[in-house]
Amino acid sequence: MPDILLTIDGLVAEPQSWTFEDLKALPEGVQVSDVSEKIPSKQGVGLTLKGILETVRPTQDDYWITFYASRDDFASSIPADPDVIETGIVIYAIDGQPLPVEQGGPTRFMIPNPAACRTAELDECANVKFLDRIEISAERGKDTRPTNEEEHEALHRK
Ligand SMILES: Nc1nc2c(c(=O)[nH]1)N[C@H]1C(S)=C(S)[C@@H](COP(=O)(O)O)O[C@H]1N2
Ligand SMILES: [Mo]
Repeated sequence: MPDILLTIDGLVAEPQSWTFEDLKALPEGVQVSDVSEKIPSKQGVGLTLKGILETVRPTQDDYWITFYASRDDFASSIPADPDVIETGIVIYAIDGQPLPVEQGGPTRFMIPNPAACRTAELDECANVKFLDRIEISAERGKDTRPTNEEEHEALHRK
């Protein structure tokens, strides 16, 4: 069976586990064919967070979105604010191939113009690399983002 790149579960009507082929086959309206147009520092093909959410259909209006990276056991949990939903992108391909781990694959969450790390809920630390699961929940989910500058520096040294 082909590898699952991204699973979305929790409080949703249609949980999903997507392979690379599944991601490519999602409707055009969900695809971001050139991520650099939205986020100049990043290349590749992505999906809009909005499109992903419309596909899985959260079962309530207010919820938390938790992004998990099992590779390094990293997670960030953010409230489902309109701003994040409108601008968030999950990058999954580059040059027609799955996103390599060097670029944060299997998938990489990105919000344009995040605040500097540890200055806000939506900071650069929320741009989860090695993303393989998104969970929708009523309360804040797992969040391993650094809580002080020491922890943050340690992350950057890895
Ligand atoms: N899985 C995972 N995602 C992560 C991190 C991490 O350590 N693990 N570090 C975060 C931090 S602190 C920053 S500043 C950005 C760095 O992204 P970049 O490597 O693309 O510059 O990734 C964020 N996402
Ligand atoms: Mo960071």
